Amino acid sequence: MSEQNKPLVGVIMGSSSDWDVMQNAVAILKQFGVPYEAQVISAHRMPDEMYAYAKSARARGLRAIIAGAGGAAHLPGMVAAMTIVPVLGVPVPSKYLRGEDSMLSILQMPKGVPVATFAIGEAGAANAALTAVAMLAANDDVLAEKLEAFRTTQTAAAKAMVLPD
Ligand code: RP5
Repeated sequence: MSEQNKPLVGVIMGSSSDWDVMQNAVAILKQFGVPYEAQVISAHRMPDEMYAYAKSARARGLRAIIAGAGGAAHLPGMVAAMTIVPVLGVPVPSKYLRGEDSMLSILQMPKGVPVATFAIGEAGAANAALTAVAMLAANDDVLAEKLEAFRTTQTAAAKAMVLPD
């Protein structure tokens, strides 16, 4: 893999059932041309792999990790515990508590090991990716221009909105 294509953002999720939500993060990274990797890493079903992923993340060049999980969503917090790469947590909707369990599990990190926590579901996944883009844009003028253009387009679309009579 060339330096240019080395993943800068890791997208991980506890199950393939999280993909419906987490694909919204990947779509944004693709749109901005940010090199990424995406895979299933389950905290409770693949603890050894989770450990290896978190421990190697920084040396492999990752600058942000977007971690989505549902239920007792310990994946983002456990990964954050093992790396200084910023972790952006996405609460995935759960069957019985609609993702409020996921949100609180990810959000309520004790002081000292932060997980930046986003909205439950698709908006959270997309916004986590937009935040990763903004973080990378701090040192990348081309990416910064793309982000400005994204916002300009979004504003124009909102201004053009019309309501029914
Ligand atoms: C979590 O359990 C996953 O992140 C997923 O949201 C949830 C359910 O997983 P599956 O039973 O669908 O594999 O670990």
